[in-house]
Amino acid sequence: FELESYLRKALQKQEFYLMYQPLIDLETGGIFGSEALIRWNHPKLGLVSPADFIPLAEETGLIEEIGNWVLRTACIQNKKWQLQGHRNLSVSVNVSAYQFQQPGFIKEVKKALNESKLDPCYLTLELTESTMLDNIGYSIQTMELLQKLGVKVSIDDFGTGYSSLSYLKNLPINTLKIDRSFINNLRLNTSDIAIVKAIITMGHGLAVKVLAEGVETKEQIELLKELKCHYAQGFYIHRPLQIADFEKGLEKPT
Ligand code: G
Ligand code: G
Ligand code: MN
Ligand code: NA
Repeated sequence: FELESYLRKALQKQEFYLMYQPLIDLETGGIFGSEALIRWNHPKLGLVSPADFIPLAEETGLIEEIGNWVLRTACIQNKKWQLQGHRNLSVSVNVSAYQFQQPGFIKEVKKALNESKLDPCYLTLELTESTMLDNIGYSIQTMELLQKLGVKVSIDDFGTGYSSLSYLKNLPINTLKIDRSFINNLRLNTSDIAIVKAIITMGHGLAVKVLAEGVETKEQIELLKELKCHYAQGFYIHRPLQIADFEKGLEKPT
């Protein structure tokens, strides 16, 4: 199929780039990092959403090469920002199940860190619950190796998968990212607020940071502050930004 043959050539033709969505600390309001998000601009197809091509990249195994490119590019960019004075800035990279399960995955992470000279503690890998639960023993082992390297791990889209709370206790993770479906409709007196509150409380109890994704209103951000959620991300705060716009955001006090 056409899309697949285009995808095969996209790396070589330099059709991919990354956008960076700011992550903020709700206590200070400041940007502490970003989530790197891949974009594909094809000369004929135009912008193709990762929601459409990532699954294809997974099916065809192309995700390995694409994922390694994302990892390397995000680390290099983040190191550049640190050298510009934003010393404690971190970057989060989405890792797909196929990529995570490759035997060479840890080696690729080390390679990206070596090449960029980024201190591992400023790299976070985002895994979904289903990625981790695919093979729980192997996942825990790999996550422990990452922790040993000093790399951070977060659970993406938390609350939508099937991870039982007993797993959570054993998973070496640093951050829970509450799925945006719980945040999008977050208002006082809704059942979502009970769920979000419970996740935040659990995070505090497990000494894990909690980040709320998909913050789209002022009301939501105020509520999250009241609930003592650590971090937030969403269109109300900042959309995914091009490099130059992200830099403007870094300069602006919030
Ligand atoms: O950025 P956007 O909302 O269009 O992303 C759609 C989906 O694609 C999200 O689920 C997001 O996690 C995923 N995605 C974005 N960038 C990457 C990437 O670099 N690697 C992987 N594996 N998934 C990504
Ligand atoms: O699955 P993951 O959480 O990695 O998806 C990240 C994607 O979520 C990004 O590509 C971004 O475009 C999208 N996103 C970020 N903030 C918001 C938001 O406030 N609302 C919605 N609907 N999507 C968002
Ligand atoms: Mn993510
Ligand atoms: Na997410």
